[in-house]
Order: sequence, then C-alpha cells, then structure tokens
Amino acid sequence: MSSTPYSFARENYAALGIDTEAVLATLATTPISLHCWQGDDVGGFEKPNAVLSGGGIQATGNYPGKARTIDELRADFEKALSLIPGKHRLNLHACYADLRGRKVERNAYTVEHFQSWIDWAKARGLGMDFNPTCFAHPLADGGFTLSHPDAGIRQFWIEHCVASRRIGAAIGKQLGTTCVTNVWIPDGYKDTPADRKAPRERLEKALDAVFAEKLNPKHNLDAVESKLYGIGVESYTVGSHEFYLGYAVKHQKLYCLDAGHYHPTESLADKISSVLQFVPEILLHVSRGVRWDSDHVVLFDDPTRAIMEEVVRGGFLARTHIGLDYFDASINRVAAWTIGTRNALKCLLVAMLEPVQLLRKAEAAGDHTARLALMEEAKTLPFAAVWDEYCRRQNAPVGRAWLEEVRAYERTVLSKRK
Ligand code: RNT
Ligand code: ZN
Repeated sequence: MSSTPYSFARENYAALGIDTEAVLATLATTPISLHCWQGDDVGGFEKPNAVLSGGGIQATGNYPGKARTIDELRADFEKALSLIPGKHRLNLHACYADLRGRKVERNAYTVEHFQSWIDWAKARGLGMDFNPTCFAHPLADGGFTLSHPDAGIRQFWIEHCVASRRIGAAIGKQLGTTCVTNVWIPDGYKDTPADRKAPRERLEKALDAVFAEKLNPKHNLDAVESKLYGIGVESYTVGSHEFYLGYAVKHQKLYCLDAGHYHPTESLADKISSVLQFVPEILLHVSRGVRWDSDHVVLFDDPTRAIMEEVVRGGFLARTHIGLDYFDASINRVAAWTIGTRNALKCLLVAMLEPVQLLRKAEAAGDHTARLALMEEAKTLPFAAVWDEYCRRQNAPVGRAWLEEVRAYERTVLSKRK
C-alpha cells in the first residue's frame, strides 16, 4: 500500500498510543453551535435594516454583501456549512424572529415566530440553540434590562426571557436535541456606580422569575453568561463572573464561559475544571478578545487550543456545549464563519490527538522535564494530515480550497446585494 500523508500521520500517532480513526469518529459527533449573528452584524430581522445598537457590543466594518433578509442569511449559513467538516448547530437570537411584517413585542414571542427556522433546521439535520435578545431595543436604551430599577421595564425583560425559554423548549422538542437557551444581558454603568449591590439583588430576583417555570431538560437547558465589561459599560457590569458563577452553582444552571469576557491575562481554560466541579454542564462562547473588543474571529491560537485541551483532557466533552461568539463586519461574513469554525474544530482535533497518557504518566512520576518536552514535541506532530483527511471524508474543502468557493459565492451572490 502506498503511503499517504494521512497513513504516515496515523502511524506516527499510533506509536504514541493514539488511534486517529477513533479521534475522527469522536470529532464527527461533536457539533459546534454556529452563531447566526456573524451573518448580518447582529442586526436581526425585527425591522428592515436593523443595526446593532448599544448593549456594550459593537460590530465594526462595512464589508459589502451582508444578509438583509432571513432567506439571505440562511443561504449564507448553508454556504458556510458546506465549507466546514462535520454536523453542526444553529445558534439563533430572538431578534431573528420571522415576523413577516407583523408587529410583535419581544415579550409576546412564541414558537410560531421561529417555526420557519425550526423547519429549516430540521430539513438540514441541524440542532438549534437559542438566546433572548436583551439589547437593541428602546427598553434597553437606558443600559439596564433584567436589573432595571423600573419594575415595569424589568418585567418586560423577564417576560421576554420566559418566552425565550419556552421557545427553546419547543425547539428542543421538535428537533429531538436539547436546545441551550443562554441569557446574556448588557446591564451596567459607564462610570463608577454608587450602588453595586441593588442592581445585583434585582437581577437575582428577576432571574428567579425567569427560571421559575420548570421545563423538561431534554428539551431546554438554561445557561447564564457573565462579562467583565463592554464598550460604554466600562466601570460596572451587573452580571459579573462572580455573580453568575454563584447563581449557576446555587441553581445548577449551565454557566457560559465566553473567551472574551475576562481580564486579558486570565485563562478561560483554567476555569473549566473548577466550574464543572460545581455546575452540571457548561456552554462555551469560543471567541477572541483584542483590546476593548471581545468578539474577533476565532483563530488556531494558543488560548483556543488550551480551551479545547482542557475539555478533552478533563473528559468534559459530554458536559460541554461548544458555541461560537464573534462578529466581524470588516471581512466577508461567510469567510468569517468558515475561518472561525474550522479553527475551533482544528483546535479540538489537536486536543484529541494529544498524547495525554504520556503527559500524565510523566506528571505522575514527578518528571516535569519529560512533561514539558513531550508537550512541546506534540505541537509539531503531523496533525495537519489528519485534519485534511477529515475534511476529505466529510466532503468539505481541503486546505485553502474553501476560499475560492467563498470568492465565487461573493461574485455570484453577495456582490449583487446593494
Ligand atoms: C456579549 C455576549 C453575548 C453576545 C451575543 C450576541 O458580550 O458575549 O453572548 O455576543 O448574545
Ligand atoms: Zn458571548
């Protein structure tokens, strides 16, 4: 039999006790939840030409060709999926409701307003995840939602989150795969607050109201997402790490770790084993912080690799929901989805190919020299041949071939959008 780059790599890994075939089988059953919001700069479709406003998040750039309608967003999403190996999920925000011209308030959303998304996902074998949209709305303009001092405004957002959980449960039921509904709110102050306590007390009560209704965990799982700060919300975030970690532990909710939501020298990877010691499951928002932004396209970089290594080394794959969260409006948006998702998968693959038994053995023997040596040698093992083989088997483009397909799509479809 002639040797191929893959057969060479397979033997290399086998010599280290790693079965690349088993790894590829596991990778093929590990979905990534692709965020709808990379496709249109977090605009949504509640009204024509909606743009992301406020909430401490911002999509910057004006690269031409962004999706203007639900159909365009779906077509772009399908294009990206065709360039990414494996079976994945759609992570949908409530502001992507299919309202067909009707005026419906967010607190009155039901599954009906998302049925076309569910049908579309079902036809393509995609699982779905969901998010209430507590930003880009007149009642969020004051910078507060679930922790708003006004009881009426707070109640509106509570109702929106309650509605979102029900929609999540309907999605999970219809698709036969659990929907993770993630609550993130932008609440906070630009400048130093005089009272850090009261908003957090209001948020706790509001969350209790949001989660009061018991839903079947086979259909819907609740996650809460913390944050350090956002643009315009630099001094105080109500839903901080400590706040939500406490809440998630107390109520056994999923805790959402977003890679861009901590101090830059903190390691998200290091948090995983601690958090999972006290909550049942986690949601990852794989992202990349750059200075003030927490939402750059995911790279094949050390922090992302460290996250995936932790998930694999800890045996946490079954308790981890991997989602993406970034929005770059300065490059081709289909390419942004493709680059970030392929990178997250590549990091996951490399983590699965790590000779972890050898590393553990060295560590257990107190041989930290061997541990470091082996870790560094592992970095140049021939994983690229395994990745290429995976793409080939999954009928996804190998290497940079996908870029030509994005270019062709840009010429024939995206450039026609004016
Ligand atoms: C914002 C959070 C949140 C959002 C999405 C759009 O800082 O990361 O997850 O990015 O809900
Ligand atoms: Zn996030």
